[in-house]
Amino acid sequence: MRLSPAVRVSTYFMPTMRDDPADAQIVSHRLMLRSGMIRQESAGIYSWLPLGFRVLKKIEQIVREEQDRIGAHEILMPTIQSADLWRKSGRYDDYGKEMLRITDRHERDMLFGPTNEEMITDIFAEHAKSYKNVPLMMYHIQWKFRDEVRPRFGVMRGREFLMKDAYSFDLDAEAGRHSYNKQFIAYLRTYSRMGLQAIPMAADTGPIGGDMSHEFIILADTGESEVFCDKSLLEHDLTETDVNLSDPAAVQALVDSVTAPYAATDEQHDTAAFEAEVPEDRRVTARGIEVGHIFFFADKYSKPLGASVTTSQGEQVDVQMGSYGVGVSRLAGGIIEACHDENGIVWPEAVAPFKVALINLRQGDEGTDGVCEDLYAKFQAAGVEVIYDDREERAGVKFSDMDLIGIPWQIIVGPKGVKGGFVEMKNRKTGEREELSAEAALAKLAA
Ligand code: 5CA
Repeated sequence: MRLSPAVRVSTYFMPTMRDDPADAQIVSHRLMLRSGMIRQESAGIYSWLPLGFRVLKKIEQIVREEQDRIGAHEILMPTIQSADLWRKSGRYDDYGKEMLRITDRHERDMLFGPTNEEMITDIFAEHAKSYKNVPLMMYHIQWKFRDEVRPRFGVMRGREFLMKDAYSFDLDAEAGRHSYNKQFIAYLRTYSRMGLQAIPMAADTGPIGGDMSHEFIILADTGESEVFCDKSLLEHDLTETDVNLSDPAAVQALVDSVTAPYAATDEQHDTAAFEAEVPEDRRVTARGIEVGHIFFFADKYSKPLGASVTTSQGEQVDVQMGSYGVGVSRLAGGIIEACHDENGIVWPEAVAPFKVALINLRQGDEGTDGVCEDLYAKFQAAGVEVIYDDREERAGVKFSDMDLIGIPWQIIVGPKGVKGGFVEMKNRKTGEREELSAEAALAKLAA
């Protein structure tokens, strides 16, 4: 999806707030509201305003590219599902109050999907009949609804939230394991591209089911889960994921190397094993945010929903399945928890709403306006996403707004620089400033 490459703040909808909103308890929620990224519509349900929307789309695109890279195919299933499918799997009753149930005008039971195992299995069952149809992975990026008892922390625990959910179909458990491992590698790559160190941890399977599962956790004091791991995982370079994806042994070896050190969420934690395996000074007990969760559940859904294929020997077998979730909207908050300072958000470049903030310190001055307009056009021509603060506001307001919304690079144009032939370039993360010619700034940022 193509996002608008350049905007002027004077005509943009960016309702920033100077003060902290009273009801936001954690920093990401406060900063998302203050920077005008989101607006709460009702408990756990949000609108995504222009800045927030851009971030959401960037996160989504990284997730998409990494799914495509491992050969998963994108589809789109509806948000509203029929209760009948869920009766077949037995989850209609099991799901309880978290499921939002709806009756249509013909008195048919419908529901707002909290996840899609049943529907995708039904799609597969109707069309795939032979071993030639597997292995297969499909995914979609769609809004889910879970009527959480305690929606809180903004988009981190919403009721309506955006999820990427992928599903794998294989002939036997060994092939299923390979699909699971490929997703595992895609997850490592996905989070590291967003500037996050997400640690895979052994986890409970809850209402999804199955007996193999990992949660991907980023550490943050405000995280909802208590986690335990070997310190080496915090030092481990999780970006080293270069492996031949069609070599199951090599993929397994890479997954093994990441899962060998102790790492577990509280439901799976085993104090004795933790103490036996990890020396005292290497034991990390922390809080974390679950940004993804993957499951392997064999024939839990394929059996009741009739998703079977014929083997090359003519035998009928239920397919082996796994499902793989990424909390796309939760990540917007999770990344802020990991990337902020006292002045606001510090976006990693890969998910920043814009790469460059162009700040005109004297709007209406012929000199500064000229340099800014010229740079604004040239950034666009070079394909660099730019937000141009062309408001008639005090410099202080512009500085604090651009710091707050966290654009990685600021180009500051004032009358002094125009006279001397330079602009100022500021790195939002390090605070480093440099004076250079407008051409040099353009060359650096277009690189
Ligand atoms: N069907 C499986 C995987 S496709 C599934 O639903 N897994 S899940 O329940 O673990 O959800 C996947 C991810 O969605 C979680 O790791 C989390 O990052 C995100 N998520 C779950 N519930 C919420 C919520 N209430 N608000 C925001 N994100 C959520």
